[in-house]
Amino acid sequence: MQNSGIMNFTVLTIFPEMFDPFWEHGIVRRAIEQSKIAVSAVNIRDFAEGKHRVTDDRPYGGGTGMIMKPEPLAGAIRDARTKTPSSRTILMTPQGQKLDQHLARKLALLPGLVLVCGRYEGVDERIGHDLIDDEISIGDYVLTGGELPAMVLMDSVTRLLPGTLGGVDASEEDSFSDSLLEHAYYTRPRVFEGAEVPDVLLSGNHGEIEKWRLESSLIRTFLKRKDLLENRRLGKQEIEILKKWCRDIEKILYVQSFHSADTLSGNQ
Ligand code: 4FV
Repeated sequence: MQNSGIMNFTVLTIFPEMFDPFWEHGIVRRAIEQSKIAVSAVNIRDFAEGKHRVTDDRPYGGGTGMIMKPEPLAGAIRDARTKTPSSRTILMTPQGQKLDQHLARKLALLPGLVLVCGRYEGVDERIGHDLIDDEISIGDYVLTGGELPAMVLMDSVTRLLPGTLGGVDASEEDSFSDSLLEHAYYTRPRVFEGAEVPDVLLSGNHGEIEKWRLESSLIRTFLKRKDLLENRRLGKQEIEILKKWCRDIEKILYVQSFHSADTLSGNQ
């Protein structure tokens, strides 16, 4: 089901002001202006008790660093879920499912997301019991907060919403859209510091251009992300291209066999 309505993003954070510059630029800004997405940043501190509105405390059992307290978080999550009941609540954490293009596409079908941004060493475990639907990680490294991961997720999802990338569905040509890396791109000038644009791209022959772009995607994926090729069902045209490479390599090896014979016979 394509997400034809407006998608709602609510971020829960102790630094809501971090999101303003993110929402004021580029494709995300236009998506807000085009009412493709609605965004709001909620300050978790607004749900903290006491005059100091404390949102963190020392870990039980000792240890360094502080932990995000459960009460302010629970208050903020319940408030957001009341305002957007159809949203899924996601905790950004290194412990989560790894964000990739496939997951981003699934998230883009949802009506809304509440993104919980932790700070300090992490959040109290009890928040996860019944207030968090999913945990998502942007990568196996530790950040100082969940705000940047929330922005990464919102950026990767927003550009997949119909019409946000200008073309009807420009994201179909994405890297990983069919788990191949994107082909090489060229733009003017035709010659840059002596390097020319491949002739086929100037030929106007769209069949040949498509073939060249597929081969460019395949070779880049082969050289940079062989794992993507190994777990991928190759199409007929792709198999033809890889077989052509094999034949080319066989030819080179065949010729090499003569060179080695020469060296052996000493007539360089
Ligand atoms: C993170 C990640 C991440 C952990 C402790 C915030 C930090 C701090 N989130 N993908 N990698 N979060 O490092 O999503 O509270």
